[in-house]
Amino acid sequence: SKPLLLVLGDQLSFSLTTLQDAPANAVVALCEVGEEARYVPHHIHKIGLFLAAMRHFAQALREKGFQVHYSALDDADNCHSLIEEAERIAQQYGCDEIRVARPGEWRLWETMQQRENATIPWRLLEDERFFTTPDDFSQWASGRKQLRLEYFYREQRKRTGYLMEGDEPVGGKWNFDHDNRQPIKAKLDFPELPQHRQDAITQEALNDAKGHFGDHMGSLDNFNLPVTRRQALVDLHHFLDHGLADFGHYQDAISDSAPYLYHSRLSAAMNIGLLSPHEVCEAAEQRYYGGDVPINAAEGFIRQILGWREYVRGLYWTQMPNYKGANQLGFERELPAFYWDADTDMRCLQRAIQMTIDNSYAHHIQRLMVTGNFALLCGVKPEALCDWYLAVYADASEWVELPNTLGMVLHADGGLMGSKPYCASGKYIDKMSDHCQHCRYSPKQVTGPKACPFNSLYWHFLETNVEHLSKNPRMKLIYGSLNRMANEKREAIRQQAEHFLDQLETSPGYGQPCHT
Ligand code: FAD
Ligand code: DLZ
Ligand code: SF4
Repeated sequence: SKPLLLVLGDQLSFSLTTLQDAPANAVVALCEVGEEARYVPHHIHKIGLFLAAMRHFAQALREKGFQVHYSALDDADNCHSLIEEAERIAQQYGCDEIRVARPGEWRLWETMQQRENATIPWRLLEDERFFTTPDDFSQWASGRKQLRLEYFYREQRKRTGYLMEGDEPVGGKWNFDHDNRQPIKAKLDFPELPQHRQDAITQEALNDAKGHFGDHMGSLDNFNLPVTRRQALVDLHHFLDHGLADFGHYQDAISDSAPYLYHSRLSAAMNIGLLSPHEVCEAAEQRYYGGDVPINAAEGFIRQILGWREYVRGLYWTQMPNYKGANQLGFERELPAFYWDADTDMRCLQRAIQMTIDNSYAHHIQRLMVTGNFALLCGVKPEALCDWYLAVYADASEWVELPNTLGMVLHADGGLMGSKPYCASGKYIDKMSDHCQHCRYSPKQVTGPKACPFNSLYWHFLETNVEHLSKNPRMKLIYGSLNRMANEKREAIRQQAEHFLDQLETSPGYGQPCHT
């Protein structure tokens, strides 16, 4: 037998199952295809990242002695679809099967599965680059009424032994979040990211991205994502030396000027395979044992990767394909048009979206509590919001984007992922950030021309979703406040919110604002 080993754009690791068991006659294929860059209008940095990283990895494979077929965007015979291109190449080389590790998105998985009995059959292998497989998650989930991160995470700590003393968590607690909610402070000094050199391969890849997809969001002039394992390791060590110690304390803070704060910006490198989650967690653990960083930092960081990242992946693979259609709160609004160009006078949104346009990155609290929270309060339909998050972030792949957007942000899965929606008023953003002092609105006002729109939208959201949310024990207190509000005040807030929503311009897709 002679297999074609298809390596997808987010599988750039030598530890990939497909490569581990490669017979000597195997042909390894990497395929640049137009369809993957266009099924949502990806940010230009994301496309540049995939092209540059795939080309570098193909070179590394050749240096290790693999026989590699690389389909470039400009190849005359390129089919521009992953499935068709793999089948074409398999035929060309006389291969009798196509092996691939589980892709990052259901749409590909489904098509590949349907072709398990095709003329050249597809063989799907498990992607072993995670701490858990979908089967492990499924076993953990079976028989549980609620799938809470905290319990999943504790089990992963016990399984891996990370930050454990026997059966007990180091420091006596599983979770130090209590110490991790400090707001932004004026004097903070955030580390600058390392600047990566662009060799000929990277430059050519970026030129091709620009040539083909120059009309997508963003500009490549400031492209600085790691595109090789070596560059990713530079970023990892830089974070361990300069970011990790303060990661915990300011994990939830939002800055008007700094995009990264003490976050690692390692998600894209991990998601495409340049770094393994194991080595990242182990390095953070070592910094704790070496006395370089406090427990709240090491634990908080490891929880994001060993906990959240594995947990959302498990949810995705065990809940799909129905998960994608979930819309428990019945949201129907299109995406506000300013999500594509940051043209809004709401400062927090303007900054989060502008940083996204500039860097193809926003940190978790910007995604969750600024752009996410606003979409939740306005009732943006899941499909439109999910497509946006999938398009604009360099780290976006559906297995991780979808549960975060649909479950965590929009509460569309009926509380499977979060016991309550992360809805918040302007008060929360004012507490955690320094945006409001630069804004034309006031977070202290609920009605009137200067009132922060988040405030009236917050009450309006509670009112319009009362049926689904008021019985939730964690929402009891806030519905109590709403119910005690004088009718006149309630009416004024309702009008303020409805007026705001009426004049909100929405967009059915990138670059096509629909003037309603
Ligand atoms: P850090 O803050 O330094 O965290 C360390 C690592 O932990 C990250 O690199 C990431 O691998 C992991 N992590 C942290 N939070 C999460 C989480 N909630 N889910 C999964 N992993 C997590 N992350 C993606 O990798 N791809 C996405 O497409 C994506 N979409 C998101 C959409 C929404 C609406 C929200 C609210 C979050 C999304 N996240 C996504 C999770 C998180 O925001 C990013 O992983 C994080 O901001 C990446 O920046 P960082 O590497 O600096 O993270
Ligand atoms: C995001 C992306 C882009 C822009 N281009 C490619 C590509 O040309 N070839 C490829 O194999 N993958 C690409 N990707 C990532 C895919 O969209 C997809 O999410 C993963 O391959 C699934 O594992
Ligand atoms: Fe955002 Fe409201 Fe603060 Fe303006 S006042 S920055 S809109 S939270």
